[in-house]
Amino acid sequence: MSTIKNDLLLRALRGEEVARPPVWMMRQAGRYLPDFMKLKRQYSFFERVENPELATEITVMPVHQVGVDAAILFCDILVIPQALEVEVQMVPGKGPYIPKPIRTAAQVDALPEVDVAERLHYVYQAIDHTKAALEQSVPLLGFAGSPWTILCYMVEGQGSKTFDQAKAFCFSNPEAAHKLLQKITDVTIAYLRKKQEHGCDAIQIFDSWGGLLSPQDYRIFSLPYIRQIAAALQPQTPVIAFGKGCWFALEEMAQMPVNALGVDWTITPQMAREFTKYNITIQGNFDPARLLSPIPEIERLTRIMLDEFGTYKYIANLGHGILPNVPVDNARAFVNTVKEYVLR
Ligand code: 1CP
Repeated sequence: MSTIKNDLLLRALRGEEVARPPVWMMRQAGRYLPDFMKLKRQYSFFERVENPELATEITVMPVHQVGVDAAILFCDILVIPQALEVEVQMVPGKGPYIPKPIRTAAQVDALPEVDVAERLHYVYQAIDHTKAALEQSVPLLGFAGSPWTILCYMVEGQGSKTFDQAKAFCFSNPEAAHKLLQKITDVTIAYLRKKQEHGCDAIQIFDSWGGLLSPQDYRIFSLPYIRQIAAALQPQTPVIAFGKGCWFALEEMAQMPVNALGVDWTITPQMAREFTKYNITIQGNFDPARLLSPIPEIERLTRIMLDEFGTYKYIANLGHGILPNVPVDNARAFVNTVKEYVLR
């Protein structure tokens, strides 16, 4: 049993009754907090990620300043390509850039066998530091990108609205694509197992670009790999699978060995419950842009969301990452509305 003082998130993941739903916000550890902005001006992205003291400071910030019920380790999904010796740059104001993207079967075959724990040692140091700093107050979430989402960046070489080069690679060269997806899956499993060992209390898998696939292609290029990762982590650590735009796959995702499914704001709570047969914990789904509404409106809409999801098998969250221009008081209004919620 967990010795975490505020274990609402872990209880919701186990499907237990809770006094009120837990609340955290995707991408809460960066972006909008003024103290984070200060560190961002001082240190480059990878300096922040690779320095355990800085990563810890950023990770605990939203717990102390906004009062969320869980911490998520400050890091990025793109450390996995880096571990595979694929160079990733973070261009300020633009996002990730991969100078030599993977475009051929030969490049897939040339990816090295790596000891991920050794390559990404700083992540584990950051976990140890953060666990100590949190003093068992709230659970610490670890995370990874889904293999499909990681492939998107490795092949496209940068962010994209359509990731059409990544899709072209998969559809014209499926054998190489599956080799790459399996390689990413294997490395991700090793990476996350080590996170388990270092005490991450739950793991979220971000399938940020799953919604770009058709339902048929989702079944081929994304779902089986998320399933492998989830199965490898069970039963020790609860797993949340978040598929942005993946409402069409919810029914099948609910069959995976995961404890919760994250949903975005383009689906109603009732649809999410029906698609998953009222059987699994759902996390979401406040439109991040709605945090730019006036505070009374944020409070009203948050209460509607809670009324519709109910307090059982539910984790309050945004439907995607918090936006950088959200005033801290607005984020607090969202969190506090959940914390003060009583079933009417
Ligand atoms: O210098 C900076 O601060 C750059 C901005 C930034 C930050 C704060 C990037 C670049 N990554 C991060 C941290 C990060 N990334 C976290 C840690 C903690 C937190 O913010 O709470 C997490 C969980 C991620 C995950 C991540 N990175 C995802 C999945 C979640 C999502 O938003 O869909 C994705 C797709 C990325 C790639 C990435 N890294 C950074 C950016 C700007 C992007 C997105 C680029 C794009 O839109 O394609």
